Amino acid sequence: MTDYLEDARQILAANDRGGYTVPTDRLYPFQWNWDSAFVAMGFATYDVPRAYRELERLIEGQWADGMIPHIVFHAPSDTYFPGPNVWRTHHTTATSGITQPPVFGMALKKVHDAAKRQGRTGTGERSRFLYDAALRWHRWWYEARDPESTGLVALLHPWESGSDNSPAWDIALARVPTTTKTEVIRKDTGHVDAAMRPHDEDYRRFIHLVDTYAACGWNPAEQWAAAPFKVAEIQTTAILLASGEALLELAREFGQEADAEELETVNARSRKALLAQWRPELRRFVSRDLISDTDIEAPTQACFCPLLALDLEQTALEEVIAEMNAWSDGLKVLFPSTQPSYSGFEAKRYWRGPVWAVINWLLIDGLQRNGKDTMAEKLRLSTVRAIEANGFAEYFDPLTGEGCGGLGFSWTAAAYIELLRLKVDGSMRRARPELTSPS
Ligand code: 9WN
Repeated sequence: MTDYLEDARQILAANDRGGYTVPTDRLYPFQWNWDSAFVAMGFATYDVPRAYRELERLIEGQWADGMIPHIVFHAPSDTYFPGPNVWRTHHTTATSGITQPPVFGMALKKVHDAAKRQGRTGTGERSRFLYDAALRWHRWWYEARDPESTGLVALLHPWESGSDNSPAWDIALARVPTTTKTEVIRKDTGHVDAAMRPHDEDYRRFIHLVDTYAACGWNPAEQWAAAPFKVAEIQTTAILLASGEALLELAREFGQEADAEELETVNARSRKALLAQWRPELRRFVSRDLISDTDIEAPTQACFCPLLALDLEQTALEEVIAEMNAWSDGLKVLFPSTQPSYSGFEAKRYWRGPVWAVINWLLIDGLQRNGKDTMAEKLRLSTVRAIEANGFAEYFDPLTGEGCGGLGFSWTAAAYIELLRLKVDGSMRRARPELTSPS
């Protein structure tokens, strides 16, 4: 019988490049921000020191202003575009110039709790160091990406969402010119089928944005003023809030009263702002395009991510479940990154339809938080079965279940480890004991 749990651990071991984990070989040969946070949560279930190391290596890329970049280029590789020479940033360890969803705080709390449960000594200092880094990053988010203190943080590049070519950006990204000063030499389509990747035109706009912000010297205020793409985004804000809640618990535990007060204030503001993005007529939440000052109504997975950090009232919750069930109807694998009946849906093209195990992980957390265990279990089983049947692929076609994109993928392995643990544990509660041995 195949030991999928062991396979998942083998993938993480194979993608280890010295204390950090690449998402997959060749296609993504560096350390990615939110990938590493998910991976650290996977490690936390069986190798706490390695989990700490993953987060510590990411922090090597943290900028003086607190921003944690979306890529840390620890070692050179010519199998990825855009590399350090395109980003033109000035950190000691080469990095990109944009950021990614702040799963880090949630991950740190899990790693810290696992260390405590195992009675490990000497981990308090490691947690404190990472807590300080996370807090500085959260401050950066609110200062640089919500200068008017609305409670919703904004993205200046689609890559910052982690959902690069989502239909959510179609209108906002179409305003970004396709002209670039940098030559666009894609490497991704040499690794995987171009039909599963963003279009060339998307890439030209992605790189136009990089050129624009590099010309601002990566100064946050200058970028904010120059940005032709600016989206106050609900998935990122929900993740920031969930991580903010985790940091608040850590602040209290560490006796950091002033930090705790500060976190309570920003968390409350973001909670209120997220709730205001609920649209009962759509039965989902919406992001806001800050350039046109309009709602983004494209139906994507992000519309349900606020569950992660909100305690919804019953009527809204029932609507959310009805909407999620409607999207799931007739699919082989749940949950699609775009509503299947939407004109922009494409079953295999990256964030325009496929199922992503880590998104399911976030949705499951949000459903559990809101007491929706049946839907949570439906997503959990669907994810675990898709991986067992089709491998540890980057993502899955929701219509056929086919594994797409890169293979031997780290965050899919981490998600499998975590989602299997829920079954082993036999409950869908939030606080769960650790699985200590592979058998
Ligand atoms: C750009 C590594 C990353 C993920 C993102 C995913 C993809 C990069 C790319 O791969 O983005 O950051 O080159 O396509 O969209 O979520 O973190 O797995």
